Amino acid sequence: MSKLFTPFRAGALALPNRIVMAPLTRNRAPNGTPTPLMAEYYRQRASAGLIVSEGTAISPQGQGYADVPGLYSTEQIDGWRRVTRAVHEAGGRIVAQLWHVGRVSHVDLQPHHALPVAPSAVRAHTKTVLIRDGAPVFVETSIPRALDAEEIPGIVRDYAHAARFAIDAGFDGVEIHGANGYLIDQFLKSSANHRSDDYGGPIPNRARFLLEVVRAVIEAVGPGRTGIRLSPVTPANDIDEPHPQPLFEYVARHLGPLGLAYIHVIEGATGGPRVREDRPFDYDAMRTAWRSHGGDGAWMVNNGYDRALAEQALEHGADLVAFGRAYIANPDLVERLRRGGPFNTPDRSTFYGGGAHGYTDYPTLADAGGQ
Ligand code: 8OZ
Repeated sequence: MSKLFTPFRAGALALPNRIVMAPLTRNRAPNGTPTPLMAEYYRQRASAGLIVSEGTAISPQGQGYADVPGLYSTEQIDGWRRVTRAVHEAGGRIVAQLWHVGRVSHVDLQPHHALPVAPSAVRAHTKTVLIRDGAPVFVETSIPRALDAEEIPGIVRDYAHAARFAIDAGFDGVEIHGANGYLIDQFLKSSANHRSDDYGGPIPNRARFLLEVVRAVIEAVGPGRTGIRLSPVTPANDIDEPHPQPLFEYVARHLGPLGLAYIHVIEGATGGPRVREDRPFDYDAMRTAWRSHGGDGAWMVNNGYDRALAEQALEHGADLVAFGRAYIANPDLVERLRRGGPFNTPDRSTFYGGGAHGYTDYPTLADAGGQ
């Protein structure tokens, strides 16, 4: 009997199935403002147990890519309201992913062409996307400047404000983006954090920023509406931590008592191999650390899942499974998983930027006459 299609309660979120639409950057929000086309895209995917929105900047400084949405202006909140209404009218649930990119940005994307900010002035050898003449252009990220400790409380407040705006915009909750080499992950991992103050060095210091953000967001919208995404061993965006196990077990132990709706873990290299030979990691030990310290929300897993692997995970301690690329191409993924396929193939050339093509024009089984 498949658990994938059974209901689950994650904090305040009552989900009809265990299938989650993972956050997916699509670069279709000019000026950071969600469009009616985005409302249509999310509405099409409302049969997911839960939709996690694409990464959404908490502030202008948190922007790192062309045409990704934000959650800090009235226009953006109004745009998101259309999205959440469309999803709810179609019977779905959606949380906003709260994102500050830190050093993964470019001066052309920053207010007044300022330098991007980071724990330390260490450049990420990775690319970001600008859109020029309607086409995506990949460019090296800019060298960041190190944040003054006095600036950190303001950024923590930006997360809390964005969380409140998310609820105003009709979201069912928020997911803090703590993964993939962005600001929170930059504080966590020693390749990007060379600080010698209270936010750098020993594990409790590197985890301080994350825990401050989580507490502030929980205070703003409640623990039952707050989740967090983590990626213990991903090399995404040039991030690295030689000793991820004690770091993430520390984080899990300290998140335990806070009552989060869920922890969302990317296993292995984001969008790549699920196991990194040079960075072994025991996810069960991390989950046990969370559970043994009061963590009673959902354990959500992600990265390269298909139905068989998802069923296996649900039998071995996972509560929810997030699907990324499959959701780009299959708006009715729940139904397709139920039937064992077939699945549309995602078209990489339309992932980032563009319009309806490769976005809202993937057919459902019903469109294809399979009903
Ligand atoms: C792909 C392209 C740009 C950003 C992430 C928000 O990796 C992203 C992202 C993914 O978390």
